[in-house]
Amino acid sequence: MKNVLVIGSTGQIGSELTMKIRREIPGSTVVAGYIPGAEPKGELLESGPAEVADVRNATQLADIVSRYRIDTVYNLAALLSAVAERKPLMAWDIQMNGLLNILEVAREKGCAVFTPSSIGSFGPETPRVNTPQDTIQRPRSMYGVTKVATELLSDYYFHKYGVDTRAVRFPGLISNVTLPGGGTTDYAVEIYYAAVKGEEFVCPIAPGTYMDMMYMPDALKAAVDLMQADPSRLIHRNAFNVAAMSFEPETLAAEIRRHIPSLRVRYEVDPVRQAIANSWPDKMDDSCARAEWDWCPSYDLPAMTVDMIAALKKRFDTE
Ligand code: AKB
Repeated sequence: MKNVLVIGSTGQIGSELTMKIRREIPGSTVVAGYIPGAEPKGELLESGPAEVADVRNATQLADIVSRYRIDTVYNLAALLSAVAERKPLMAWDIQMNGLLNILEVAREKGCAVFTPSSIGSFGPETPRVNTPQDTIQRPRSMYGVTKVATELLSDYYFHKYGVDTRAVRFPGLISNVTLPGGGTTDYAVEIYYAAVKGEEFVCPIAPGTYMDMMYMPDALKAAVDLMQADPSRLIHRNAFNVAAMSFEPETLAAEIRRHIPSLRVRYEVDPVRQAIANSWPDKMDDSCARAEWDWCPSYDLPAMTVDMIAALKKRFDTE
């Protein structure tokens, strides 16, 4: 992994992943790919090259890959689960036609490709607790349909053409740099912002709804470590369960109140997000990731909460 293209570099994952690889992989060139209207700014713009990289434009992708001799593509372009339910055709276009463009460029130019899957690739018939690596995947959301198809198409390109495709199934990701947009698990980020700003939090997910969650530093570690893993150890490829913590909204609120006792939460359940959440696992079994590439998360809920609150207090100057 030397010359890297991050597609979706200004999004929740991309903005932090681009900077991590630039900082931590010596000699790497990381191109921050973006779409017009979501231009990189500040350190992201100043610390390396940036190019318009729309997954729907195959010629544009091929040109960037050739010019920068890209060997690894992180394909982070996606509409998240709640937005994808509102715009299913656009979700299909970005997630599937876009993926096909990337895989074709990768096949022609010999790049490795990471396209994340998600807990959204599971559905109501999937075992909810200790969800196995290989199990039933019959999601009912458009987001989930595209995630299962992403896994299958990525595996197809590996088996048929030898394209080095690898991925994880991300849980809900909690971070403090760039907000997520339009996911079912976004509440678990937004509650921290509300707590630090002293605002009431209106929670769209009902009490008692468990979902897998992960702190962003662990998610970035997973994305980088998997792409650097010894391929001879990989039995699976697209995509590995990775887990770090699992909680429902009231447990998260209680943990935050240990630091900010004034946090107020009111529940106003969003039926679209709730239906999606009800169809997702409570807690995945990530033993294959642990066995095949030594996956191990560093943050649990208490450790993440300390770090999130400190970072947001610094950012909003509320100490
Ligand atoms: C979403 O909620 O849509 C995403 C996901 C879990 O894939 N955060």
